[in-house]
Amino acid sequence: MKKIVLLSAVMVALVSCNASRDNKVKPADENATKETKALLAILKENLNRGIMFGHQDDLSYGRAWDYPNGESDVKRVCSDYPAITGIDMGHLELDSLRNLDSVPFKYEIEIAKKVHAYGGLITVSWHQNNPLTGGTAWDVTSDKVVESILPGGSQNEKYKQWLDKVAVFMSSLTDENGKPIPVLFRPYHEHTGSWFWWGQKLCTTQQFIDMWRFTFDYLTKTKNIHNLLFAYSASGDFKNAAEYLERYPGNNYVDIIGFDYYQNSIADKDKTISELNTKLSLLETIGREHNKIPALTEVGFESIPDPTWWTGTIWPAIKDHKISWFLVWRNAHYRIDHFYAPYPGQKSEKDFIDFYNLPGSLFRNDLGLNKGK
Ligand code: BMA
Repeated sequence: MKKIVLLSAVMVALVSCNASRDNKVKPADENATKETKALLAILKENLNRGIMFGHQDDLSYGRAWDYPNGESDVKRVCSDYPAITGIDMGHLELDSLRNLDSVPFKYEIEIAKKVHAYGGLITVSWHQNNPLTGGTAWDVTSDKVVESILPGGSQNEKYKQWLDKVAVFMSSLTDENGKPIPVLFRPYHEHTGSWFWWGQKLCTTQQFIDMWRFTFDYLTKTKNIHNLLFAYSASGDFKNAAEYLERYPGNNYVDIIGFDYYQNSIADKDKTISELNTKLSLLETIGREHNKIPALTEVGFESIPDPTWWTGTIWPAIKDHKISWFLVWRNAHYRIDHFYAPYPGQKSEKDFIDFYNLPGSLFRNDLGLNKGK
């Protein structure tokens, strides 16, 4: 168990009540469920309490293990779960039984339910295949893909069927009373880079915005999915607010604003701290102006070769900013060096525990939402 519990269940209930009265924290989806509205209010409230730690595929697999129920590399190290767990829907569109990283979808649904039951939050990304070429999300051989999925485009019907599957998936994430679990949905991420088919050089600004709005409207209005908060998540290469906002679909379509940023070498430590500080300041300003919640939607240093990365790099880079969370990427089961959270024996393990013990780093036990302790 950790330090002080910052947000008690009673406070959460109060925050939820206030949420319905506070115009400033309404979800973009005006028919969002009560729980989804409450989650947005909690995210806002938590900006004054600390920064939540998130980990992609935390319960799906980790260092030398696959899918055992409740296992987590993060928990193995600090005896607590991340505040946020990420899952990915890539290959759901293909009717595959497993996602692109070979996690069975059946298990992803169980994970989301389990995370919710223990008081954590869920974020969902989607590395969906290229609907025009049939290649992967990284197939950037055509700049006609986004155009093709818009209404009137050759792949629009097919893409609507893909979104139908997303709707089924999202509505299958339910709590013990059958109510939909609120989800932080992060589609079309890193769109300011050009490595995914929805990226900067692969479509026009208007096409990107139309695709986002089409997706939002189709899921919320046609399919009546109301448990989503929408996260607009650029890549970390933007230099100013104008660049960041160039493809922003508008305040009525977004709840969370974020970006993804990775450190690639130990020599980049100072650069990482300074660039993240600068970009997060920009993000906070944009968040205030648009009344959106800022978050560092992906960050990390593959293999964590720096033994003090947690307290020496990432914390100094983020601690002075009012951001909701930061999420490190997955501890891949089939790629030995592809991990971003520590595991027992990993060289940053001790430093991660120091980071865990900082009052401002929020894990599951700090949220006060957990029923399963
Ligand atoms: C990437 C890598 C890939 C993975 C993808 C989706 O950054 O981790 O191996 O397939 O994310 O999770």
